[in-house]
Amino acid sequence: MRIPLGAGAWLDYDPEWLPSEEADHALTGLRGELSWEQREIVLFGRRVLQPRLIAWAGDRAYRYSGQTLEPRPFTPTVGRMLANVSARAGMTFNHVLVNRYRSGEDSMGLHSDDEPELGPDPLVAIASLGTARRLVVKPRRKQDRDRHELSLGHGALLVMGGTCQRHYVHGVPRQSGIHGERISLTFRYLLRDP
Ligand SMILES: O=C(O)CCC(=O)C(=O)O
Repeated sequence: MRIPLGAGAWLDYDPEWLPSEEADHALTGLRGELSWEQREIVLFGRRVLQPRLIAWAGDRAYRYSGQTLEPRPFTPTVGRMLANVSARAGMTFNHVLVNRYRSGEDSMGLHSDDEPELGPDPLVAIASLGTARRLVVKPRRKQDRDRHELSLGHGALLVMGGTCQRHYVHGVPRQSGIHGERISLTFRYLLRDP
């Protein structure tokens, strides 16, 4: 389903992209194959622990929030997901950030994927596995009103395109009463090293 946003931004939302058996298989594979870390980032000038675990794979280093993720090889499950998502989105990606939200207490703050290494108006895809969480998308300018909340459940895919990263922010807020785990994979194409 295409959701047009303002100023040439759009979302492609497919809540049932991956059949549930494949999604189960991917979830088990990622849990076992990846090296999970809880990292420090710089937020408003202070070093704080990210409220989630991360892992990643990619040919190039990726720098965001004051930290650098050095290149790491693609594991079998990440490689399979990459091929699937590339086919669906119609483009190749060379970096996958994997976020593991251990419960509703884990979150990701509102941000745009606007690092210079992504180039202007990058296409960014998010695949979701495990417990459904809410993804909020809203305009960067506080006076603009175009807020969206999407439920990203087991096997969902969201592609953010057009000027989405220029004009909108997105994030996964804390959600009380959620005890299950969610793993998301964010697919990007990095034009160069940081
Ligand atoms: O976990 C999600 O759905 C959001 C991931 C995200 O925003 C990111 O990796 O930049």
